[in-house]
Amino acid sequence: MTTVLTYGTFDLFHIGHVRLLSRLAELGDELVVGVSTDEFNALKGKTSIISYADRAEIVSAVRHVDKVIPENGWEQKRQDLIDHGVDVFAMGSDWQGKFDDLSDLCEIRYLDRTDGISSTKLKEQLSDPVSLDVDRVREALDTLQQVVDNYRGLR
Ligand code: C2G
Repeated sequence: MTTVLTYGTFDLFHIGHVRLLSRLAELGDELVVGVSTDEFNALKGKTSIISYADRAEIVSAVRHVDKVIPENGWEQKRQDLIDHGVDVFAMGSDWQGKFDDLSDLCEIRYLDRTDGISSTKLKEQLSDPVSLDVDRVREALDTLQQVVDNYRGLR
């Protein structure tokens, strides 16, 4: 049995998280996810909107996930890899290379992030709804421009 391990805050759970967990699940038979506690987030300089308990429950409810453990600090990874018999440790590509020192214990993988979405971006959009409208207007104008270009191409 191949066990995969990853870590994350998973605040404001979004499509980038879902796609990562889905792809991680394809790497093995069991997916273990370390969810950052609120205290560890403070150490990371991150304040999550959703509490650890709720973030852990949300991640646990994802059908790709088999087990959720608390991530209390940077240093626990090596012991977690041993305790859970991990075969593949994988993170999103924004962590590229950061955990290669663990390669003596298991395979290390970095999977492409999903572009255009992040918990930070969501927080910014929620705190400034106008910016969300601006983004939508920009997308609509881009689509309109494509229609015009296609029309011109047909004439
Ligand atoms: N992610 C992604 N695509 C996005 C956003 C995030 O693939 N658009 C991935 C990240 O690369 C990470 C995971 O989803 O692997 C969780 O992201 P965060 O919740 O932002 O977690 P992070 O703050 O990166 O915590 O010890 C490691 C840390 O706990 C990782």
